[in-house]
Amino acid sequence: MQYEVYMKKCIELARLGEGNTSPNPLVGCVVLNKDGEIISNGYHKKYGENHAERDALLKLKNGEEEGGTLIVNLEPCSHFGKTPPCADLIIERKIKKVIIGMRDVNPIVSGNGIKKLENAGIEVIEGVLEDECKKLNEIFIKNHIQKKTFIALKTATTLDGKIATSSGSSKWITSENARAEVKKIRKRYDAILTSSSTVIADNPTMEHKTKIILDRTLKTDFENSNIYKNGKIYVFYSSAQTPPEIPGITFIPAPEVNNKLDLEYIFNKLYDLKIMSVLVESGGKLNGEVLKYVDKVYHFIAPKITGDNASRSCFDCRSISEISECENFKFEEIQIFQPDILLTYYK
Ligand code: AOF
Ligand code: ZN
Repeated sequence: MQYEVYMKKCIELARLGEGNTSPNPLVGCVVLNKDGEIISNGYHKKYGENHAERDALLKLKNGEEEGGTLIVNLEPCSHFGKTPPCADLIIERKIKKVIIGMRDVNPIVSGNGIKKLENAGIEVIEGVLEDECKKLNEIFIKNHIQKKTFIALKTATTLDGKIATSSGSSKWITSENARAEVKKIRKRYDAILTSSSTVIADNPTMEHKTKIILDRTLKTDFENSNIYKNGKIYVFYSSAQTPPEIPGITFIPAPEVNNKLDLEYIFNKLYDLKIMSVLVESGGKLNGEVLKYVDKVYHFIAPKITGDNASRSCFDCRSISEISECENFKFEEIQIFQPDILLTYYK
């Protein structure tokens, strides 16, 4: 119980690294002296840089951590990677107790960090706010357990689930407030992914370091569309086509299934490209197809109703006759971005 507030602090610190640590996890750390007072904290800032524990401990120069407690949301590592093992530094600094949110899922560490600490006589308490810690590192966990890219999807709809009128009018369904939040959400993911239809209909810029466009027949304007103007670009196209040569764009052929690009192939390819997480931001057709693979949905809803059956739906890829055929999700959270809401749900 007493450690939960410190673990919450670790999670908060860890989040400061969002967008910069991939493929590594988000990790935060708090250090208490032997009287239980906070004397340091730290977090993993960037891939390749110091781990959270090292960041926190290296700030202490006078040995005031001796006999103290270290709290960290992920098991301290036991391996020589980009940096030496955190467990060794914890032992060296004579910490007495280590509180851990979750075991590391990385097989080179998993359990070995804890063993190392315990063998050195350190008391280890595991599983503090474990669910929250697992949620924090849901991308890292999926990457290691399933060897797959984490797939999130963002959509913004009216109350009746529409993303545009029948004529394609869609600007703007949600408020500036909600759209500012979208920019923050994008940062959590290694890449964003959209379709040629969205590029052609909306000509979005979609500020991001890595952008993936599915363009089966290579019909987008590669010279002039805003999306191609910055960032690292991957375009997936049907292997039946021949792509142009355009500096700055990597064209990747993919097989087709029923005249559509094979999404399973593409998502596996993303993992090979070391894209550990992706945010899909597209129209109803691609969104509908992605439903089968999606892990998490960010669904913004504006208090508007089109009332028009011909308006475009946010998930639109099939017809079913029975409710039992629906895809099922679990609600996670509702946040308010006045006048809109953000509903987050998981597969
Ligand atoms: C982090 N930050 O704060 C902790 C990590 O070879 P490296 O240095 O990149 O090590 C990456 C692994 O270290 C990572 O997969 C995870 O198992 C472990 N812990 N990693 O990036 C941290 N504590
Ligand atoms: Zn480490």
